[in-house]
Amino acid sequence: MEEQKTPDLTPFTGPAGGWGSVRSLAEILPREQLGPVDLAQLARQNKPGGFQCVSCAWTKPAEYHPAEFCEEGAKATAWELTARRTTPDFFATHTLADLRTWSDYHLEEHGRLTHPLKYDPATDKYQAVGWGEAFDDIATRLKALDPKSTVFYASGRASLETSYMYALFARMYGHQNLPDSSNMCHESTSVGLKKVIGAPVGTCLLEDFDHCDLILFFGQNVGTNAPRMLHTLRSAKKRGCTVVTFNPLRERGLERFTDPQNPIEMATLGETQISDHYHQVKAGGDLAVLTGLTKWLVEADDAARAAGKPAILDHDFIAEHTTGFEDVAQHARSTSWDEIERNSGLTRLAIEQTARIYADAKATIGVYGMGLTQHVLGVQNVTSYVNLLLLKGNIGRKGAGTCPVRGHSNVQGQRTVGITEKTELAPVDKYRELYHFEPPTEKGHDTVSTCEGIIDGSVRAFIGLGGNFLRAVPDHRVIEPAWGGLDLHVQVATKLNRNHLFPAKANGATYLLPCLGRIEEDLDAQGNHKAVTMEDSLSCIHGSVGKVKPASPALLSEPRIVAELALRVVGDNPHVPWMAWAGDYGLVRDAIERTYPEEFKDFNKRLFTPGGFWKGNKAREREWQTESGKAQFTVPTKLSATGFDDEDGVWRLITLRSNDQFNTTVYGYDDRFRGIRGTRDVILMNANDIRERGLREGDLVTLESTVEDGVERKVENLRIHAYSIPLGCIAGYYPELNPLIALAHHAEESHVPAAKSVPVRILGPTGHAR
Ligand SMILES: Nc1nc2c(c(=O)[nH]1)N[C@H]1C(S)=C(S)[C@@H](COP(=O)(O)OP(=O)(O)OC[C@H]3O[C@@H](n4cnc5c(=O)[nH]c(N)nc54)[C@H](O)[C@@H]3O)O[C@H]1N2
Ligand SMILES: Nc1nc2c(c(=O)[nH]1)N[C@H]1C(S)=C(S)[C@@H](COP(=O)(O)OP(=O)(O)OC[C@H]3O[C@@H](n4cnc5c(=O)[nH]c(N)nc54)[C@H](O)[C@@H]3O)O[C@H]1N2
Ligand SMILES: [Mo]
Repeated sequence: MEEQKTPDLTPFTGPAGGWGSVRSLAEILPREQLGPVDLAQLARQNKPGGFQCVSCAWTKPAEYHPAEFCEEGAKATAWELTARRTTPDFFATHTLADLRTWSDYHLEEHGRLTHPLKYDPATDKYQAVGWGEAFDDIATRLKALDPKSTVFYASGRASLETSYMYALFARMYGHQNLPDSSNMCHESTSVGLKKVIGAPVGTCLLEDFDHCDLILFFGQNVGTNAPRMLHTLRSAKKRGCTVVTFNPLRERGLERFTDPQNPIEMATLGETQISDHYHQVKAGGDLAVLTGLTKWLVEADDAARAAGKPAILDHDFIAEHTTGFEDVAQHARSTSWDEIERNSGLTRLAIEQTARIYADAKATIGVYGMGLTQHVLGVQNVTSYVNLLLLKGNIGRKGAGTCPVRGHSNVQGQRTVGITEKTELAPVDKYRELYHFEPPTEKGHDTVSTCEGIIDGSVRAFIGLGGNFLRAVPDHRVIEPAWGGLDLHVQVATKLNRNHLFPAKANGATYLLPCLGRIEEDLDAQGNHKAVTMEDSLSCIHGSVGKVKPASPALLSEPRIVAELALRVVGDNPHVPWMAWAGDYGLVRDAIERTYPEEFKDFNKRLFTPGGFWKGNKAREREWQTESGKAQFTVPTKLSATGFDDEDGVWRLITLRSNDQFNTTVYGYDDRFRGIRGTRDVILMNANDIRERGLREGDLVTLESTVEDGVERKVENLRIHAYSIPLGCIAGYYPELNPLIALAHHAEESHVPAAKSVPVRILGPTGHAR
């Protein structure tokens, strides 16, 4: 599907799911030219013994639907199984300079990579290379470099087995520069939750959604980014559970849903209303909302107790399990409603209404996503959300808890098995005990410091295990040119993307290594299908078996690629038999079990437990592995999470995903729920703001960063689209708008780029700032 000449911006009136979802699939599936065998794969998706969807990380239930996939999952499967191929012949006719003019959509749409490739600077083209030659050369170059000057990135999709091997390889080689897509995503969760409840992940299980009577939803767009969760929400709603949403944009998936798998709903155009109350908070205004909720609850509790009435807060829980309550209560009491209203963009009435609902609820789940984590004060968003839950003992209790909705299908799992730049999260003692080497303990590079290192030249080599790092990070115009200073650039990938088009320096080396996708068969020496595993958003671990013929006979599995490199760089030893591991992933699972005996007990036996096996979480049992040994209330330092001051003409830009993309993978140019067809170059803006600033719907404008550091950050030709969004906030698509985000604009502590409030100016058609 080409970008349309005349984009269509007509509001969408249907529900999430429903016939719109069936129609969208009917457009996309034939384009990938899938045969009946490939389509039959959809029936195996997310079931025990089948394969785990390569799209989002939402949990897979033990009692599954006949078709346990959603529109987005089906698109992701089709995208991987496509009949199209990007072969060495293709590269023989295209220079990288030429390919850099292609869109993200066209690069990936061309199809699966089929052969290992090496870049030839003389012709500016990739050429086929043998696997052995590629591994030997990469290993020789790595051995010549200081390990600390190299970075091993991972994008959140590779299995637990691959990830464990990759992290071990990095540390045996001598570094823990192991940034992960998590650094751009839920790192604010991992840092925030670890600090205040002692566990870096959410505390809920699927069964909690059967027992809660309130679900709060902050900054997560479930209809597009975790659609299978709509089934969970629909069941909760049918039971009478209340859902209250805080989101600047009106998101269709949070409003209403028609279950495409329910024939009656489909035939009668029936639908489930998801949110009972929908509050359009200003981008970055959640700290004010959370402080406001706390204020009402604390003051109502003060008053109730003074009048001899039952308390509103759970004082027994607070006394036994927490510290810091009085400071948070005092902060809330002394914050004025004026400040809260100004910073949240919501009325006192709206916040009080939610506080009352929360006060009356017996068990509350706090769901959230990128709307909280991708802010300068993203960690405080997370810890303030926990404050609210702690007030009523809503952690470690049936039907209650914190529920961050993760992104990539194994992003949480990669962190679990050692892909982390932080020593305190790495199994350092186990590495010593099991493998007899001294692991590095100096903090490694995260995403932001990797970019800084590439810019200042201290990072000399980049290995990417999946992903599209250069496109996912901020500040493209600064980092793209700096990339050419690397000595070594290696990418393990399934499809061509823009990051692959930026080679290392001329006397360095650049390799593109194609790997098997998760849905493809990976056979052992006896011809049996091998299984790999992933961890979902609710900490459940599932086996996954691919059964489709690989896109090309030349592809290698990810564990094999990691093993071949590790073998050549750090060598084999009796404790770490790389090639034996690559031949039998059961051995890697044994190694994972030895490293994490509690979480992965009987790993190989529990591989195909329906619904996955839960790896456990002490916070769920109210055992707090924090500094104080208690759950920690934390006073927020500000009421706005944006990290910049309001000023006339400075807009808060939200960068987010459409319904037709998976991160930098663009499936098409439509965003059905937001009424956008045929373009991604849009800015969503409040109709009153459009009018007041002398603009008109459909006008083409330029956005410009307000950061003054000598770098020009501009994106031109963006079409104005009137949308239900708060005054002063605008929204548009990632990754097209990433050139507007300064690298320094990232979260305190977690370093997640602050993609949900980017300070920008709007230059109208005449070039004047609005
Ligand atoms: N189909 C599909 N599925 C995906 C992905 C995909 O690209 N496509 N990506 C995967 C990945 S890696 C991730 S991390 C997840 C991301 O899933 P989400 O967490 O849903 O991420 P976004 O789409 O970036 O936007 C989140 C929501 O936050 C809202 N928001 C923005 N600013 C604020 C704010 O200040 N406060 C509040 N309360 N809300 C705000 C936005 O309006 C939007 O609805 O999805 C995963 N699943
Ligand atoms: N402005 C802005 N920037 C953002 C965000 C935002 O909301 N706003 N979101 C951030 C978030 S949450 C994330 S997670 C990052 C995402 O950043 P990344 O994870 O780096 O990017 P993806 O787009 O998911 O990577 C897509 C590529 O992965 C490769 N791939 C696909 N499947 C496989 C596989 O099985 N194996 C291997 N080896 N490769 C595979 C393909 O070649 C494909 O081109 O972006 C971040 N950047
Ligand atoms: Mo993500």
